[in-house]
Amino acid sequence: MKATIAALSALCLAAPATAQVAEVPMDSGAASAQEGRDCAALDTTALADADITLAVDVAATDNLPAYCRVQGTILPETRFEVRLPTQDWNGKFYMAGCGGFCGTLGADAPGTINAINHALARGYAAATMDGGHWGTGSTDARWALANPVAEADWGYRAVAETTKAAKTIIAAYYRGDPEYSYFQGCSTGGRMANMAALRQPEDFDGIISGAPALDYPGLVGTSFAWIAQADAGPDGPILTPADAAVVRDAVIAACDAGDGVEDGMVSDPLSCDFDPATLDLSEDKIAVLDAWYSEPVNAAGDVLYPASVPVGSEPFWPLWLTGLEGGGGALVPTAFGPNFLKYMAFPDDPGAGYSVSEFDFDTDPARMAPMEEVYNSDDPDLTAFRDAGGKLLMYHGWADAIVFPGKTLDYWDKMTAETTGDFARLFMIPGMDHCGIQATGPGIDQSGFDPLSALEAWVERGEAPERLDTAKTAEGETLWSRPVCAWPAKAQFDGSGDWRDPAGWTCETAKATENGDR
Ligand SMILES: [Ca+2]
Ligand SMILES: [Ca+2]
Repeated sequence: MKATIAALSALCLAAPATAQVAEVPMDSGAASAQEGRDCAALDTTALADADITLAVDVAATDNLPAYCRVQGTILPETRFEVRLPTQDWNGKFYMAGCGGFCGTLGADAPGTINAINHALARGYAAATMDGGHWGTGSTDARWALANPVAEADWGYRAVAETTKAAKTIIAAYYRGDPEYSYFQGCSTGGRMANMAALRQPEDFDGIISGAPALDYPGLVGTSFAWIAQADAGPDGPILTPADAAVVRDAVIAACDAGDGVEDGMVSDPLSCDFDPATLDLSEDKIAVLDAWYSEPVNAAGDVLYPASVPVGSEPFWPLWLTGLEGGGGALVPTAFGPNFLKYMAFPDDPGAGYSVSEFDFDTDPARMAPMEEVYNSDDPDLTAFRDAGGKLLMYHGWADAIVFPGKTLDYWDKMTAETTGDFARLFMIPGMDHCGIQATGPGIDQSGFDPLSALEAWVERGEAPERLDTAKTAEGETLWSRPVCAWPAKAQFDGSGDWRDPAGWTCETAKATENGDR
């Protein structure tokens, strides 16, 4: 990926082809004016219920081409940004979703959440937005106190309206519409990705949905309350970061080799039978683990959410679940869960005084039902998107300890049953953290794969992705690489040579490798 960006940067910095253009000063504004593009003039672009607040040329850097930077506000308070390559536009539009409760405009962010510079470097006209409100960070939900308008904006409207504004700005700047349009998001951005497929079926030719939080009341309400209540001891949390390390090592000892390769990673958690009772931990700690690895239920035993903390996610528990050594972290039980329940989960907000210990698994799921209509994008009917020719590429890290991958598999089964046709692919990535944020585990992080190139090949050249190439790197060195296969196929090592070499890996369907028993 770095090589591609470098190549594109080199392309953008290449000397102009004709003598006439070569006389243009090395000033991006003058160069764009030469092509009839006027960034500052975008300030007056007519937008419905929106204002452009900034339109300025930005000079090229080592990593980015020169671009026209446009910021605006869609009423009441969705802030968005569009970055338009001054020259060598690839003719395409890229839009990013935000993460968590959003609330910031992170065009320059690393990774894929909010970030658009990686697309800009490829020549895309790229847009992002803040989810429809301002906040102090992605775990801050105070903006949603008695604010159904902002909740609907975060739910679906901010993306839909920013899409319209960005396309209008692109058409004004380049005097033409994009040939292809793509959306990519992870976590809440993945929820937004599936929402765009549902509510804006004709806006994007291709959509990447990573680790999608498809059902916020079910996950961040019910499941996070389940996790927090299970771990609530008389003196605070029962499980410590040190306990997480004990569980991590035991899971690897029990299940690493079972997938065929001792690589420090459980590549197929579904086939890992790990029993916390075998651990040398106290009974109350084992009871927490039993709850975390189980789906939440009510008093009648009804399953309230179809997923739980996945086996193999333990390397990432300190940030998400147990807290970090020395403090911080535990974002599921101390930040996302409580903030959602206080300000977003119920039509009438209980507010700042609410404690997650109050969550009632018998009555509160039903109280959240009205908000499902606003937030959830797990409707399996993607017929309109499919019929518009859209392509959906979903991925999820198997070691995601905040947005549990079991829900994505449950959705995938329902969606592919409801919406037949060859328009969607799912890639379950072994050992990867939520959105590949943390690189500390045995699997790849977000720098180790490139779903956008795969989606481009599918949309633009009809090459449906049957595998994604992934690479584990550390300090610039590639430690290993191998394919991740389109679900339900799995990557199998043929046992010859070095497992670090991708040559020994092929994609096999479950039926061929496991005698059809799953
Ligand atoms: Ca393994
Ligand atoms: Ca609210």
